[in-house]
Amino acid sequence: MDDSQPFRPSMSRRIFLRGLTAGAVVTALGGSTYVLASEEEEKAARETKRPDGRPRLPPSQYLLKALRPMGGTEGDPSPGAYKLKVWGEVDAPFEIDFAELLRMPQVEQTCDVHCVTKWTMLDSKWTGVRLSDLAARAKLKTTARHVVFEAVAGYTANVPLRDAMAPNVLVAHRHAGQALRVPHGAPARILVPDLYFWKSAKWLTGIRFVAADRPGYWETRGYHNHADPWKEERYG
Ligand SMILES: Nc1nc2c(c(=O)[nH]1)N[C@H]1C(S)=C(S)[C@@H](COP(=O)(O)O)O[C@H]1N2
Ligand SMILES: [Mo]
Repeated sequence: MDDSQPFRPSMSRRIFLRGLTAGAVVTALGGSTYVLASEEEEKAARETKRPDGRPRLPPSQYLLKALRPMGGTEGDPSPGAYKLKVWGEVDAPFEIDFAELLRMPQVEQTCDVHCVTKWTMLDSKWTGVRLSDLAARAKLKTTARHVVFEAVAGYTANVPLRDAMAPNVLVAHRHAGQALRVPHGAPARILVPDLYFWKSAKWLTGIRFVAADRPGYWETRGYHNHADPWKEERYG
């Protein structure tokens, strides 16, 4: 998951990161870069509580100032080619194109995201359509219990319906004031901010509601089925 290798906590890496000053640009394996927050910002995040009472910074996480592109097999980013299928345990399955996605009610939101490789970004800005609105449009059946997010090249991620229907779960097409960039999932990704970020499938092609759970790409490769950052649900 970290540069396509499963992440294992490494003390030397954490000490290396601690030794860098705020704003330091770190070049990762594979050449991508990321920007560290200051220790003061990190301490504040650890001590601040969210409205739900949980700390802003989940246990063992450190802060980055921007999303770190984590890779994955990219899809066609052109909005004109985009199709999103909503199907499974629904009475009215449908497929929409990008223009139709933009015609649905749009939500702008600021939220924190947490990667299992231990970086967190606070106050990331997104625009998109609530998954609960797409579920309502598809006439979700009462038998639906889980959602499987489907992306190009067979990437999938499963989320319990309860978590997936939260108002901050969006099919996001804008980030940080601009159209979603290719490394972050253009033209649209799912965003599930309160679970580890691997659940937020980029280059999203389908939303499948299911009665029986179907563990996804990482969930079948040793990662936790649920992925709550505050419970450190990292490995299965
Ligand atoms: N389609 C797809 N979506 C994906 C992945 C992937 O490999 N393929 N990686 C996941 C992981 S492990 C993380 S941490 C986030 C990273 O998102 P970012 O690259 O925008 O930071 O995307 C998630 N979504
Ligand atoms: Mo990740």
